[in-house]
Amino acid sequence: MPTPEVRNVDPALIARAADWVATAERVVALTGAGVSAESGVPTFRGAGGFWRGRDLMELATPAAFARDPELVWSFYNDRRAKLATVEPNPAHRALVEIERRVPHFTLATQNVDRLHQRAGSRRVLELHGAIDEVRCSDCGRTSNRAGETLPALPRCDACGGLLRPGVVWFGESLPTGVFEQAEAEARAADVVLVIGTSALVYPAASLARLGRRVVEVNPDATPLSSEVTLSLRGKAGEIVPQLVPRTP
Ligand code: BJW
Ligand code: ZN
Repeated sequence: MPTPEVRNVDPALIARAADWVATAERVVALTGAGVSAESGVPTFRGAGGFWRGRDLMELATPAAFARDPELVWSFYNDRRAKLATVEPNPAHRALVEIERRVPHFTLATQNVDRLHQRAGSRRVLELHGAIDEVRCSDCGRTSNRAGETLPALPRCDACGGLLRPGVVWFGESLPTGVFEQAEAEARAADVVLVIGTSALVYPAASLARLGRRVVEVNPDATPLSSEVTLSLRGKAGEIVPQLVPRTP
């Protein structure tokens, strides 16, 4: 077992991780809400994890939607409006650069905000769907409603059924094949970068235990911190740009 290195951001540790990325054939990045925190997007757990006094985790559930779809849509419509005002940050942009420089790179994100794609990332696996997408609760038809202001209770054009956000709630399956693809990539990876996730939500968190070397980037300790090859305690926007290989 490798010895985990848990301490503050020592430049020598960052350099070591950067060297692993620079010499890797295959890299996977698993990202979570923390990668978008410096763009101004709230994380799910911790101090920012509330909307109008409600715990975000109680709103992002099928039970909450069944009980009060208007409340849940109001939560998602607020987040959609907020996302229209934010921009990708240096961590998102650094991941685009890593993708350009590593022979085989895959980004598996738990985020629904599409900030990776807006930054320019190309090979993105969305484990928990996307807030731009909607799906009919009755006929299952999906559509992209990016940038639109939706009504309080949006309805399906085809059948009049209630639309729901195209995201994955607790107890729901991940989009067909997406997790399996991420798992195969992580298994084959020389380096798995785990950035800005509390690593509490499965099956996404299981990806962080695959790969030859695992490097965590997070200002706080997580259940993973004592297991990974290297735990870099710092903000994604500060650390990830330092992991970009310098070669063209
Ligand atoms: C920074 C930073 C900075 C701050 N820089 N970092 C065991 C095995 C498998 C499954 C389970 C299991 N036990 C239970 C389950 C089921 C469940 C689960 O995992 N529960 C656990 C809570 C115990 N999983 C599921 O239900 C999943 N589906 C599933 O398993 O299907 C099979 C199945 C079907 C039927 C029955 C049973 C099983 C689905 C999970 C869906 C998660 N959905 C959400 C909402 C998405 C929609 C939306 O956005 O509204 O996804 S929940 C929420 O958590 C969201 C996130 O993607 C996800 C992960 O959160 P994330 O990204 O880690 O955010 P935070 O806030 O937790 O952490 C942020 C981190 O950033 C912190 O660590 C900070 O320190 C850090 N940070 N600033 C870097 N500047
Ligand atoms: Zn429909």
